[in-house]
Amino acid sequence: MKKVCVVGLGYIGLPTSAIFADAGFDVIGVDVNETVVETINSGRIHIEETGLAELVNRVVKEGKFRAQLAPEAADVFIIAVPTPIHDDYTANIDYVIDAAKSVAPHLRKGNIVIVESTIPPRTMDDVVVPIIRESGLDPERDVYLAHCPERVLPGRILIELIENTRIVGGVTKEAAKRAADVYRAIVKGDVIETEAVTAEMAKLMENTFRDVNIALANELVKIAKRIGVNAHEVIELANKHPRVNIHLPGPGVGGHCLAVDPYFIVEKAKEESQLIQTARRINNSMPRFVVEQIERMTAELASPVIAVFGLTYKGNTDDVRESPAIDIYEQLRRNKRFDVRAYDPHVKPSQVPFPLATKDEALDGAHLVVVLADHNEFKTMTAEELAPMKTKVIFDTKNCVALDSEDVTVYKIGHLSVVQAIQDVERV
Ligand code: SAJ
Repeated sequence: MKKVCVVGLGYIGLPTSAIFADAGFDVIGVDVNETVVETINSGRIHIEETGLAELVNRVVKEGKFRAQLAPEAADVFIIAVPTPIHDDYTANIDYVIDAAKSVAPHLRKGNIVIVESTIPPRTMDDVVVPIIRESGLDPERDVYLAHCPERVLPGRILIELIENTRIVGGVTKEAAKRAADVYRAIVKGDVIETEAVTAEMAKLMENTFRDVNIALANELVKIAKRIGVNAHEVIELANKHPRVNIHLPGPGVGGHCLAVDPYFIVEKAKEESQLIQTARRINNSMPRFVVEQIERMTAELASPVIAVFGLTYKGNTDDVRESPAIDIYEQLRRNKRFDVRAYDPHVKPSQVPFPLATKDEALDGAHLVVVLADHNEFKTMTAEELAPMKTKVIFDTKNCVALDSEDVTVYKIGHLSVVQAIQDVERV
């Protein structure tokens, strides 16, 4: 039985550990956070992900998976730590460097070391290889180094980890083959072998493709407002063409991937990445654009009361990283005219640096609900639920609210040319 040591027990490392454990591997999970280690060893989890709590609980109870603070000897090491971004938009690969250094002393000949973290092109060759060389082993002969980017969608991680095609970029051909064989034990999709730099770049281009395409949809929202057309309908109809797939507009692009990864390319090829940089600018402009629309809708109210619904970067998760909703909430709070309340059924108070309201507290006397995340709870919102509001108006920035009632006005982000300023009413 092979032993796998996974460094980093977050959104990727934890489900990956659990799946390897479930497939019969002996898995050690490593995290620098003591609370995370304790939580996992007691059979619980610290993140929200469909099906993960049950799986982790089972493999921990069965003794196939345990967490600890430092790595130990294993056959395979998988590094799945975050790669955040510095203030100057260059990649912060410190956690990857620390993780590689922490496994280096435990390496033996024949070991496989895989980096799953998203990294700028050439990081395997230029950064990870020298770290392993310093440990005294030959990184091209004694051990097998590979980059195998994770490509799973939060909310579907356990399914996609098994079903998606994996790209395995080896520092050598043999490394690609050996690392690919590790994934073949758990993956039903194809496992494709390539060079490390190609795998690094392919991963970044996947997320960049999506970011650029969303920027196009967001630009269309602004054009539609000017021209007087419904962008959602335009997208729906254009996408009937067999080779067109315009993405969905929204309040901006969040999360730790799409809003970050394109900069890893820009960092290495600034002159050449003009379209990528423009797309980032357009997506980053959306929170301000949303706030401007709210100002327009509430221009005739003396003291607008605004209920912000949804703080996560996307629906049905608890993840608030890089969330445009948080940015929008904070921009609204800075405007002294507004009384702003935040409500999110998936977010705990400890996750955000401001108070959270319950649904009824948020709606009490509100003039406007701004939907910023497509949680299921919001898709199925009813007119009765909105009873505590003063004026029943919704600004749906995710085009997800199905509510169709004479008592409620729903403005969609794709159809802003129809917006009329909200008129105050006496409360009865
Ligand atoms: N978004 C839009 N319009 C869309 C799609 C998404 O505005 O049409 C927004 C979302 O609301 C969110 C952001 O983009 O704020 C990102 O959401 P997402 O669902 O597109 O992706 P992530 O960040 O959760 O996961 C992405 C995925 N990449 C691709 O689909 C190419 C996932 O497969 C990757 O594994 C993940 O990045 C990652 O870790 O890199």
